[in-house]
Amino acid sequence: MPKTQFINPALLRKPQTLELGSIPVNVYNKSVKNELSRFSGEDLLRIYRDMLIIREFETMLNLIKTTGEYHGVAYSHPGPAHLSIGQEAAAVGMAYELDMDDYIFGSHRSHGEILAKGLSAIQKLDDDRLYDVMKTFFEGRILSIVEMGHKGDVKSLALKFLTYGTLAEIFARETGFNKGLGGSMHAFFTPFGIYPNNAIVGGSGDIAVGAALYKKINRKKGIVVANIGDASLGCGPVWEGLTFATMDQYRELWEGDMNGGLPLIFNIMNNQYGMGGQTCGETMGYSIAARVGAALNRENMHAERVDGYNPLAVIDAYKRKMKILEEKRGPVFLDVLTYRFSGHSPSDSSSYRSKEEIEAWESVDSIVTFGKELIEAGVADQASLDTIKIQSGDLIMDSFRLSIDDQVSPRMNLVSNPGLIGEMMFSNGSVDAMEEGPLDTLMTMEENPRVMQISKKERFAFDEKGNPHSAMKQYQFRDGIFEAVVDRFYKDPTLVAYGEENRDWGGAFAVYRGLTEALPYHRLFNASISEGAIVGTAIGYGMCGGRVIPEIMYCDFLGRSGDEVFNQLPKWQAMSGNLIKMPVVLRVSVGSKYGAQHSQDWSSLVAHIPGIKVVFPATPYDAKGLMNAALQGTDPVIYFESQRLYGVGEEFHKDGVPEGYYEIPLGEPDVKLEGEDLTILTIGATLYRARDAARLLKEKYGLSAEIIDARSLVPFNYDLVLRSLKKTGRILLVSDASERGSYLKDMAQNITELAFDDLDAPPVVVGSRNWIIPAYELEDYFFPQASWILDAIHEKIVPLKGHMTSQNYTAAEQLRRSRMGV
Ligand SMILES: Cc1ncc(C[n+]2csc(CCOP(=O)(O)OP(=O)(O)O)c2C)c(N)n1
Ligand SMILES: [Mg+2]
Repeated sequence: MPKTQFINPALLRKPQTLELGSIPVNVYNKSVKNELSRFSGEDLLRIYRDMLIIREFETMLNLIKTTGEYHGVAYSHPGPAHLSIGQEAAAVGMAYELDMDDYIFGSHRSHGEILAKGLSAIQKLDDDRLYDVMKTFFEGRILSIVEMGHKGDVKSLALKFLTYGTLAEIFARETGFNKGLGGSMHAFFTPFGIYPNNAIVGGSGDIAVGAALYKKINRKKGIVVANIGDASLGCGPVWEGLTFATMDQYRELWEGDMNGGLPLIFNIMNNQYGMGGQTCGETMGYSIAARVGAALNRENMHAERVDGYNPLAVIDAYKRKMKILEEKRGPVFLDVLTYRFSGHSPSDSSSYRSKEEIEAWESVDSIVTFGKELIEAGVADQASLDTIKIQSGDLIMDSFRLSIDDQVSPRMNLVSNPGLIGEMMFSNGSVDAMEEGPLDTLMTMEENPRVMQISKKERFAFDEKGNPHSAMKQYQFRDGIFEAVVDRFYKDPTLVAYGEENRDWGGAFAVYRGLTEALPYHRLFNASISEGAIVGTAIGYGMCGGRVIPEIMYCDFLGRSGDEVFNQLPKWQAMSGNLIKMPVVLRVSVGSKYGAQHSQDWSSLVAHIPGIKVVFPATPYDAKGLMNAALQGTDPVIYFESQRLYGVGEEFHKDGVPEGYYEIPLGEPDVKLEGEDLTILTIGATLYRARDAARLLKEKYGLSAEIIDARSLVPFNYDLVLRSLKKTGRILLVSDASERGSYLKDMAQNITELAFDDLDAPPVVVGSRNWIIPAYELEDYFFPQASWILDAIHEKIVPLKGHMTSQNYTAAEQLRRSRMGV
């Protein structure tokens, strides 16, 4: 059903003053003594202990980085260590109320948060479950290490498990939480609800929103916390994450139990600095970060600044804010005031701040202050606090010794197994549904008007006489995508799709027409115009266990989701040590007609990035089969669709597009036309121009071309191409991507190496010009045309008798263009 929200000019044009309401700042004013009825002595001492463990952990790393040793034990750690010495109360306060079902995401400076959340989880899990987590994680490998010679109960064993697993990860050991593939800035441990930390500043800003979306849509327990820095508020992904998280539709349009805000807290670890830049007074204008909440929604996102130098103030805030989330009135924006004594990294000489400033904060050190309050309140005496300090030191020393022992904690052996990381890039799963459960749909698939309409269509483009069916009657490329998508919506309850104009509009190119009627809002919705967040939230949704189809309306807009596509989507499966999967199928429509910023084919750009599968179907049969395969898999796939092709019928697969389910394996090219004299390898919509060229070659020059449609870019199986070359000995490759540095060039290079003995001429690439894309009327001078294919063959492969070229494919011109950079 289309939405019916009336936009009333009479109301909108009425003069009024917008009241933004007040935002509390540091309102908590209690001490340990005042809170004895709320916390047991044991709890308070644990808060103290947890802060100390973090302090000691970070101090150890600081000493290693700056002096090369810790308590006389030498070690060199060349990798990063962004420490949070000074920020312990903020981390422990954040994690105290959370349990395993609550997920935290973090930044480059998140060791403290990992430990705080892990310590909180250890406290909350009973011994059996806790032991079970340790026993099942990586087949008990970490447990077997920390169990060696351990005396003590399960909880104390778990402390060692947590500190060792984190440290071994930081030191790139195979026995770390992510097999050493994450490291300091990315380490995480999902069984305790610790989700990926992110070396890209603000990277968690939209990914965490996707995790909250996953929790909400899949009716999972728990909340999500995005721990991000004060300076990250200047980053696009954070802003887009905030706007995506506060869309009105969750409360205005989502129905039934889905109605209500996201279970999400943006937790700003506000240490006043982004490296050396001061956020208040220099690089930002908010003065108090909590102010940002006021821009996002009517409730100011329940924004508040809390004193993160007092763990109890943060815990108090979490208790109150978690209630708001429970009432589905989220998300929440928390500005947690804190300060790092340590530099941005250990090499930082702190030239951007004064000694007095650091000393002023050290004089109110949260651990010292809290310790004093514990004594004043009669919870502890100095001796018992000293004992906790010694125990924390011993814990860190034990874990340190174990994690630097090359026998106990080896690195991944890339000598004996050079392909190990390669094997971890993709999960290559094949699953109907990411999880079983009730399917939220509004009608059966058979009742769907679009499904009914398609069922009457001709599934092959031509009638028995070879005449084309009318456009109305013909099963189109867009129908192929639709059939695969709708089928999956009825198979996988976790599947959601969103992007710009995905719902009432029917998708910008009518691929989703008919889905709005079939699906409730929470499974198909319009996203904010936030390409970064569209992809970023999908990453968060996918890594939590849901399948998702985000959409980018024009390929050119991929640039807006650059970080998400370059740094996040492709990397998390391997960086997690294969702990997480990424079942995200990103639909990207490749334009034409709309000029330089709406017509670019960037398939080459993404094919370059390790960790993403890339497909580019050109026929309805392939569109459906490849979408089915992409949606059956567990890997990130970028699925390109050419806007030139949405209306085409199936012209190649003689039996037409099957009504039932079938998959076309990713990576397998397809012979679209058999021939003897020359192979033409096409990507995407150039298939049709290659076919025109093949006709001309036959008619005018008596040459028979074999056309192979690549269908996939990554992975790609060369067998078919190499077989074809045994026959033809010549190959031309063509795609709409700009030629320089294109994927075709890569393929041509591979073919040269792999088929050198079979080649009569070098492989020739025909791509688009290295220009801006001109207006529609001039496009034929930019994108490869059938005549260009003939020109290139004539000039570089085999002379075509009497051929008059329209384009200059001579070596001299190639050299001239290269010199010009065009
Ligand atoms: C996208 C990106 N830009 C720049 C950097 C380099 N960098 C690392 S940390 C940092 C400052 C981040 O400040 P903030 O978000 O406040 O976190 P903090 O370091 O204070 O914990 C910068 C600029 C980066 N890692 N990622
Ligand atoms: Mg900061």
